[in-house]
Amino acid sequence: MENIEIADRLNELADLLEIKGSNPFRIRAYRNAVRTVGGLTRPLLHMVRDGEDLTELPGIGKDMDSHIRELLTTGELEMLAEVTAEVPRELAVLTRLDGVGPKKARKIWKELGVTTPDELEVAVEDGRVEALEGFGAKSAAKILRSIEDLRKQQGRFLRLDARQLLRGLLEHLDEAPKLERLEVAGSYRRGKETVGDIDLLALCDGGEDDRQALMDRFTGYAEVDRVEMSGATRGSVVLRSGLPVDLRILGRSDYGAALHYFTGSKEHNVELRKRAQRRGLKVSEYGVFRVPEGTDADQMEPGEGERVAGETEEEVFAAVDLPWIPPVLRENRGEIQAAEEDALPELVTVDRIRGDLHMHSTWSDGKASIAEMARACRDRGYEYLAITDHSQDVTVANGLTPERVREQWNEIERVRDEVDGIHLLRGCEVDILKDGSLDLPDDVLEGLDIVLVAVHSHMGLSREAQTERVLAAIRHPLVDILVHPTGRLLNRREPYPIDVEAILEAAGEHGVAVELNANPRRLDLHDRHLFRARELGLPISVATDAHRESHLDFMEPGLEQARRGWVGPGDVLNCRSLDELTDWLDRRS
Ligand code: DGT
Ligand code: CA
Ligand code: CA
Repeated sequence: MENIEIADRLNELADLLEIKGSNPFRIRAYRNAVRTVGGLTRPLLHMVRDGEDLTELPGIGKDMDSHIRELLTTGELEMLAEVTAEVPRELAVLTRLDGVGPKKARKIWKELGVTTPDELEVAVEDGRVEALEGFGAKSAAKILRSIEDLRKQQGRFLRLDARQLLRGLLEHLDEAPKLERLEVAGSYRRGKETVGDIDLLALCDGGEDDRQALMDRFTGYAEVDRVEMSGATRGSVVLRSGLPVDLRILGRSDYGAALHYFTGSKEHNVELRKRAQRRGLKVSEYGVFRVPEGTDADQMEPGEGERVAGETEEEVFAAVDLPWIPPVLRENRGEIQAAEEDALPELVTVDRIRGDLHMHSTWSDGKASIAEMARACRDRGYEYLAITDHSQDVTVANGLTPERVREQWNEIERVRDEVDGIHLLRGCEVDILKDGSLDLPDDVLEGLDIVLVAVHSHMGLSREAQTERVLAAIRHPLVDILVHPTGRLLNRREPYPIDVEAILEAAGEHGVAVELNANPRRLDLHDRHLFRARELGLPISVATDAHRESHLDFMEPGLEQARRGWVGPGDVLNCRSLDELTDWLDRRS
């Protein structure tokens, strides 16, 4: 069992205990354990195998230790079985809906007898939910939207989760004899933020027996829940987490062609195939073949015709007179033409990042002090960081009043003296209020080095009203960056309705930058919109929105998304030096 599954199971238990109304301290103990397990960089399975003492980890006491061991050895949790005898297990799914926490889930269950999203939908439509105390029409509407969102996401995995779930399988397969290469293709290789399934390609240069041994190893992996198919060169399984994984075993001569084909995207493949056709070639998963005179390419059998390429991807591209195209660009957004014109974009990499412009501290809902965040940024080699706690309207996050903003400046001043080698910017993540005005007065904003603005409330406004609201903030002359512009939470909340094109154009007109929020659960903006932002020449801030030091590592998943939007170092605001950034911040004076 992988760490993420252990964390999921413990989290589910915490949800159910909370719905049941258990002791808050006990619930908190589970949540702390979830956080610790989720943040571990090594598999718990290995730690236990190596005899490490788990109780030395923060948040892991004797009970959690024994839960973890039980999950690792049996795959089950006795305690979860006990709790689900009292509280229906499906209720934990309801807590994933926007606007339904454990307390509301309990109420829905106790008073309406509802336990599933389908039943809840009916109850909302009947008006029974809004009649409940503490709900109301708005919150019922929000629940309905969230149920729809949940349905849309079904079956897709966050890249971040897939990555963890795959790690053990890849290690397991790596030990197979005669395995020369093993790569993940598909949407995963293209860096997509969610993946439907995993497409593995193996180069096995042995005989039939070696291929069979590799396939057996694949289907025999301990985390396999069921084997959907298992042939000589192709196998398909579903892991216990629900993640489907395909394996294809290839030989040397067609490995590159298969890697290209199964990396996709489908749309990219179609374009490349057309290009090949114009050159009298046929590209398939088996290679690139010359189409004999007078033959219809579509009628050719696999492998028919003279093979001109197939061992490597470079060769496949070269056969159609193109340089190799990075997988993140293979979405048929003009990459083939750009490659032909030798105009593929330079893509941003983490070594070009000079600072992080969005993070929280203990002054609002962050878990680390300003000094701790500053040191952590310095350790990452940054030149600067911006402390951007929430403003007052976000009461759940202990947002700052004008007075507290000013007090915070004193502390920032102290930390500037205390922590050398990095520059701290005074920032704030200022809430955009319902009418488009900002949550702090101009005289406070004027004292800030950098002003971030964001929507955190009233996400159910009409598209027109939401767009107007954000446009008003963009027109404000003290605003620097619009952060997490669409509010999406992957697998949890769809973007709120908003005219992104109008927002980006206005940002360009008013000299406002847009953020790509690098939190792997947000990745907001979407790659399509990043592409557009770049086209419009907007500065893009790739920022982690860190709420603790370890979150600063979100920069890498953020940059993967940026690259999918063709974003290069020249487009990224925080690739600029401190001097250049300061000039930009002074752009209106
Ligand atoms: P996913 O799994 O939904 O996140 O997305 P992909 O892109 O990984 O799609 P998947 O797993 O269905 O197929 C992997 C790749 O195989 C896909 O990106 C392109 C290639 N492929 C699959 N089916 C077709 C097809 O019908 N035509 C072409 N040209 N390529 C295909
Ligand atoms: Ca796939
Ligand atoms: Ca697939």
